[in-house]
Amino acid sequence: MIMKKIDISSNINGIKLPLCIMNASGVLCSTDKELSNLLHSFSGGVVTKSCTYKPRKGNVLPRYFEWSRGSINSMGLPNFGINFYLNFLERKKINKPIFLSISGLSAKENYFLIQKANESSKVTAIELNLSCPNLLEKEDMLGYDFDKVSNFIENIFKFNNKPLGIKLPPYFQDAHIKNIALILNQFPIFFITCINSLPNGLFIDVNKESVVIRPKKGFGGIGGSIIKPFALANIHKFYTYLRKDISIIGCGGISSGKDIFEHILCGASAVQIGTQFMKEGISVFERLKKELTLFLEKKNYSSINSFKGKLKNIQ
Ligand code: RRO
Repeated sequence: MIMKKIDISSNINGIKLPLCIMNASGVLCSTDKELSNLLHSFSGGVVTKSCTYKPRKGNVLPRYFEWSRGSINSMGLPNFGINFYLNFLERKKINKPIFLSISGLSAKENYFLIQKANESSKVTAIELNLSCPNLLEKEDMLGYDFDKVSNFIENIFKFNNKPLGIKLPPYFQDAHIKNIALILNQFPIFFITCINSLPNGLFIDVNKESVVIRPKKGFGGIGGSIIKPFALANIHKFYTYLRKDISIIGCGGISSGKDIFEHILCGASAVQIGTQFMKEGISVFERLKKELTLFLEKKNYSSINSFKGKLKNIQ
């Protein structure tokens, strides 16, 4: 039997990923060792932990917990500061696209971080995180502030020359997705990543009758397989409302090749793995690559473009 070659590479608006699967920002992408592991892994790209200007310790421990169907975190943006990530990249031989995730605590800080990222030839693209659910210092994330976000992005494109994408929170109303898409469509954005964790979830240990993480009285961002329906819904709605040249990177609830197929069917051009990467470690990328290839082989698809965004309705 002659096996057809199955192409699971991806093209994010000209950014070529050898494989459409990479890590989600935040998971095992903070330290020199973790980032080196990712550079040497099967992942199609490397996303760095969201960074600020100054290093941050983040929230008190325990701040991450996982169970069979999900995870809860309130990390609080622990990171070594942008210079650490830029210096790391400067020292390394880069063999795949690098997405520098930034998450400044103010608009001004974000402008500064974007300017710094523009000065590095090792940064392929910026993933601007407008959706960290766990900050103690400010209440609302920019991704939910429809009034501020337009002006903020307009200012960025006055000076930014790097490919730039935006990491979005989950939305739960059609009108909200339409609103944000209308704003994003006005700018030369390369991609969106959706979704970040579902904010303000609560997981309970019934034996102890207690929450499972210490910060914010146990409230935190929910990830893992239980959030997949929300990720799929956001991806599919954005796929219908966004300009067709803005790619979607799907994130949320992927633990199998079939899950990746579902994200792409909804309109994702590539995917990121968060909770499952945390659970399984670096070998997750090779396993998912194999599973996706096998799944497409059974479906008789030879590339992701042949089914991307083609989710059917019931007539
Ligand atoms: O560090 C965190 O608490 C965190 C971030 Br910045 C984010 O974007 N999403 C998340 O679930 N946790």
